[in-house]
Amino acid sequence: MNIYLPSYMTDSILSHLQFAKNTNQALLAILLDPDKLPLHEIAPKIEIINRSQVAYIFIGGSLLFTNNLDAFILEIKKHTTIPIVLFPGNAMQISIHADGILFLSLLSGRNPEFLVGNHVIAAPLLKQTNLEILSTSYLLIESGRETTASYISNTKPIPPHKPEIAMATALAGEMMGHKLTYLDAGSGAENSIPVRLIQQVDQNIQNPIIVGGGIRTKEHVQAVFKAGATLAVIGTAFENDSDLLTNF
Ligand code: 1GP
Repeated sequence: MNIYLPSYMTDSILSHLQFAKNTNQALLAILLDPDKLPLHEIAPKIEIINRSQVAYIFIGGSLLFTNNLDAFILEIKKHTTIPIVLFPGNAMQISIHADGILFLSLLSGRNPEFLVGNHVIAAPLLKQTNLEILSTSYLLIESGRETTASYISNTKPIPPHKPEIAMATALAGEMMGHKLTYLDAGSGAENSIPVRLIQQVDQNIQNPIIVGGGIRTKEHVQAVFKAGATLAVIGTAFENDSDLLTNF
């Protein structure tokens, strides 16, 4: 697999993602959940990530039980220079030690707290940091069993057999000024995002597309890129099997 690993990391995260999109490069992110990875297990995991083609480390979860986000990120930074991007479940999940934050607006839902409420709470705090703010349309796609993201946000995901709804939603987000579009089946999804849905979104928007939820194999990652994604996110599969990345 030809996953693009930038030789530079001096540009902004957004310009790097846009460059990758414009030059048809495929990028991989690993999602680490502070609840699932104890601090003392970080070093060996990061060593594997360093040896692989991972461009970004995402940090977050829909519901965090551990209150150690800063310590978690600082420990990761001891072992790698790969940029760290917060993938927050709510306004409480902010750390000045990350490099950027997905400023997610949950457009697939109609819950004002996740469309704008958490953002109002977070904005003044973010203004005081050096985090790169990545305004992102966040679309949950229904994937079998109800996911934590859908339950906690109290929103209904988009039906996977309705790519036109995903397309219209992504288009609206782009028109509202979001710079990235994240299609997420939810962590540990039974069924991942259908290729046809990714294609339909990609054919109608310019934003780099991030796809995650239930991605478990190299073949799957390739299919996601072929459909038009710029960045694939793997969380659960790497948690369960670190060797997964050696196949990439
Ligand atoms: C979920 O996109 C992420 O928000 C990753 O999902 O844990 O299923 O890989 P997985």
